[in-house]
Amino acid sequence: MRIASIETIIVDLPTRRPHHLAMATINSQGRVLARIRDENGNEGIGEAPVIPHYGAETVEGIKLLIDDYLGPSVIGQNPAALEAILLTMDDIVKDNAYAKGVVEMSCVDLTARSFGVSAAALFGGAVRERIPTLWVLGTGDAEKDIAEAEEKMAAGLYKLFLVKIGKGDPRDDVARAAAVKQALGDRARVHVDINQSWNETTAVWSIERLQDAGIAVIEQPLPRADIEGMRRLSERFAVPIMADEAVDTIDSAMAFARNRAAAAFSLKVVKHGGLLRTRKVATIAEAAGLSLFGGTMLESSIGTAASAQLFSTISRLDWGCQLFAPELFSDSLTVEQLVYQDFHLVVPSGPGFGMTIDPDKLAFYRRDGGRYRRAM
Ligand code: MUC
Ligand code: MG
Repeated sequence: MRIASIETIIVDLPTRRPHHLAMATINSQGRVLARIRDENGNEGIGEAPVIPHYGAETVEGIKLLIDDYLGPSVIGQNPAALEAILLTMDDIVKDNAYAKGVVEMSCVDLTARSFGVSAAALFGGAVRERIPTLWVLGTGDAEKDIAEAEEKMAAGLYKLFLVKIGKGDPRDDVARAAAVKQALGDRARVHVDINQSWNETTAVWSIERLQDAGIAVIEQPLPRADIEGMRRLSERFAVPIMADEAVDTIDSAMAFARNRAAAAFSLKVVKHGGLLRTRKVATIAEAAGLSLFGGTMLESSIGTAASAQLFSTISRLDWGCQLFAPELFSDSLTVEQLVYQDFHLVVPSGPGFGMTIDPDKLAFYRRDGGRYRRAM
């Protein structure tokens, strides 16, 4: 089994409503799909979505890097040799985890399909068949957030929520998150994600109040480089402080674990550079006694299925996952659809990630030549 070709395609998907994060409002989101084929014509797919201003990579940059550098370097290699493929790509360029991650992801899908097993089987096998799933409230308005949460609970789909804050006045942000928690009460668990927007003084003032209001998790309150600040917040507050942007490589995971600078990590497959490296970050957290959350970069059903397969193998997924994005988008790129029921995402059973591209949807949403014009 040898890699014969890699194709990359930029695809935009519209959201059902504007999704407000501290660093961007998303009406339409871009992603790079990678399609890898072996010499027998077997195929594997991967996805690297990009949340604007979250990280350093762009869909255009990822595509160019794979087309001109990473792709040619792995042609002829065995797609099952994941570590070797990652090391080959590391020799070409440093960092660029999303670009490497989507290549590795497509190798995982191809390999698992060739063996006739689920992707989870390549990472030790699933310890759960379904994952409690969290919905991200990003309307930017307390009343709308509460109405959306009530609708999701009444439908039996979600009772874990995360309020996106950090963009506005911290007093308004704290009031909005507290209003959501107060309205939902003990029927729901509520996290907040600040996406690095506060300094330590603002964080101390705000977390005191968020903790009193019953918020369960405080995600990435400080800039990613402020490991000392994150350590002081973790020591000071009982409410768990979760690292997201700050923990990407195994080195950053080790630094956070060693310094006890977070109580929990948010895992994201492309952030860590693929499934194998995500598994390594999870292992560091497990060994350090930290809890884990299955994060999202707002993947479509392709990357969400890949993430669910990996997260299904991780025993300490104490905070469940936030693999809600296929329901945020108003359309899907795959023939198969993910199943959300009874407050859980059902882990697809494969083979590979268990997803195949719908050619008509791909033709419509691809940026080069498709008919969909993305909303900015
Ligand atoms: C993040 O920082 O966790 C996750 C959900 C969402 O809406 O945005 C992402 C980014
Ligand atoms: Mg986050």
